[in-house]
Amino acid sequence: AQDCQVANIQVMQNFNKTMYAGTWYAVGKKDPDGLFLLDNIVATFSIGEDGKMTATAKGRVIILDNWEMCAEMFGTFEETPEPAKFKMKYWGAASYLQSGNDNHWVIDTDYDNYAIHYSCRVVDTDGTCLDSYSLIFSRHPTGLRAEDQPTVTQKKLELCLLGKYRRVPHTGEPLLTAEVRLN
Ligand code: AZE
Repeated sequence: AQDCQVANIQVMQNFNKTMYAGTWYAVGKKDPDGLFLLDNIVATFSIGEDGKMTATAKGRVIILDNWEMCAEMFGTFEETPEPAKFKMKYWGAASYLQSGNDNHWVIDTDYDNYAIHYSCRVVDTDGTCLDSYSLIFSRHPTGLRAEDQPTVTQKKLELCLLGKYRRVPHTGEPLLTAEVRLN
């Protein structure tokens, strides 16, 4: 029973950012409108001495129609009254990468194997999401464990995004920040 209202989306209860810290491999993604990370998406979350969460993310992008490169991105997180709902300010290591301010919600995680992230950028007048992106994270670059798949499918359904995800390949090719290639 999902009404697709952004305000009714259930997030991770008693979210523990310390347990969430570390490296996550995106194994599935639902893209927002416009540019987004293509593949080889790896995010690392850290908790600073001030208790604040920060993250770095790497992924392949194609900008200006034909420039393929590894985007190195940074994010800082502002907490809200709900522990699993953050505001993320993000920017790229290079100025021509994207920057912005997104919601960053942790929908579900077991901390050790899988996590489901969701971000709605634009809420429609009827309360549903007009422009969202979502990442399915795994602690293992090889993908999700079979036992976590039903949970992830159920959450995709609750986000009203079932069938809208694509697999995120991890080709293992070295992703060097300085590596820029013209197609
Ligand atoms: C996220 C993981 C936590 C840190 C950050 C993330 C988001 C990154 C983007 C990047 C977009 C880059 C583009 C470049 C041309 C959620 C993956 C920063 C939204 C489009």
